[in-house]
Amino acid sequence: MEESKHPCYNADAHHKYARMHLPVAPQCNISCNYCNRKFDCVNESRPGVTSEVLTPELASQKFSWVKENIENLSVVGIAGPGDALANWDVTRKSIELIKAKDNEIIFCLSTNGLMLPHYAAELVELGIKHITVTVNCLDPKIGAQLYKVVNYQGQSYTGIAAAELMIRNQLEGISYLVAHGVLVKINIVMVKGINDQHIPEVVKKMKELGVFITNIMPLIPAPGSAFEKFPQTSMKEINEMRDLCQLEMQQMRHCKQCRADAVGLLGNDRSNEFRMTKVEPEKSVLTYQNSGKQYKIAVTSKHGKLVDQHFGHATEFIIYQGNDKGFTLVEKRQAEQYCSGISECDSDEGRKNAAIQAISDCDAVLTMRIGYHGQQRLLEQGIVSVEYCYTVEEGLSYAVGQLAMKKSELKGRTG
Ligand code: CLF
Ligand code: SF4
Repeated sequence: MEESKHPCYNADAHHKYARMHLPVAPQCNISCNYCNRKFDCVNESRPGVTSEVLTPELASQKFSWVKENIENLSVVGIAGPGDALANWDVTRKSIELIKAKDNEIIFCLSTNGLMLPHYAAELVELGIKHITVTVNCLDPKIGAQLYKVVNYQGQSYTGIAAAELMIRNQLEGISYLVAHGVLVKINIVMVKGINDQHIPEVVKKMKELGVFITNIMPLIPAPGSAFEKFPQTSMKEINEMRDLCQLEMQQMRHCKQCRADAVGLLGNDRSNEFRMTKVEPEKSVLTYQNSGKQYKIAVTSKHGKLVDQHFGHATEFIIYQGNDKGFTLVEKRQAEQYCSGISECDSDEGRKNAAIQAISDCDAVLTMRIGYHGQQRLLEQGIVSVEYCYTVEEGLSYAVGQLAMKKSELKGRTG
């Protein structure tokens, strides 16, 4: 059973199986009163969290990176930072690219449900078996207090009309998904004084529709949102509501309100270790403009697209030549591995020298990580180390700026 390996659908699995979210979906098609769109979608995440945004290609590369490094990765989810179905093309492309690499991984997706009637059939065809829909109410009068605007098929709706549309599309979509074997989880954001008394009715309806589990979540007022002054729903109130609703159907109690780029076990987010955007691209572009000088730069990269390899683990250097206007790939050079693990690091002079000799004519090495001693050894040869963690293209731009700065520093020191 797939849900037995899904950490959100099975409480017993959440200490063992990891999930990763791919932050490929930045847009949203509605405006919830508890949302501030500077942050991740509050229907799944804690407010105040901002995730990076990736293209499907980068998302696929990130998946390979995480899979290599995280044991028991069982789920790839798309949970924003906006709405997965408001960005359907990139959401679908990301899933397709990863499916082509790994047919075992479980895909999961979270949505406000507005576009479900349009995409539910495609979701089923793609083989997605786990979908979360946020359903906060069944009563449009309550919904009118929760949704500020709903943008649908080129028109903007507000008030009761907006809420009616949301509820209709959510119910239609959920029914379709359940009928086609999808395990549907329902998130409900509990807002005191607005939908709290109504939640048992929502849960009852969800049970009738055949959903798998409901997840009652606290409102954590997001700064800058219409509800910013609302009281936060306490965990005591949430648990009392869960206890009440448990009589009707299974309740999720281990939700962590994850970020849209969360990685790892639910209780141990490792997203910081797997950032594709260590340096903001705009900043790197600014730093290198107008330098003009030609540089030769050795890059460590697993597949040639990302700067995603430790200097010590590189068996090959990709040599680029160019300047602030652009770079050309010149050649690939094989090198003995500089070190083959922490215990052997700094112990094999021959291999270290081979790596350094392989790039002795370069101005810089562009790498994900390099140790202090490695940096010093390279510097003795006049090679600057530039650490970076994004695309090779952006990294080269960034390296030009760093080179201009570091070379002038070096000149100042020596001359
Ligand atoms: Fe992500 Fe959500 Fe899938 Fe889980 S999270 S899309 S169902 S893989 Fe899980 Fe995180 Fe709670 Fe979501 S703990 S916020 S319920
Ligand atoms: Fe914000 Fe609501 Fe859209 Fe989520 S669904 S991003 S909470 S407006």
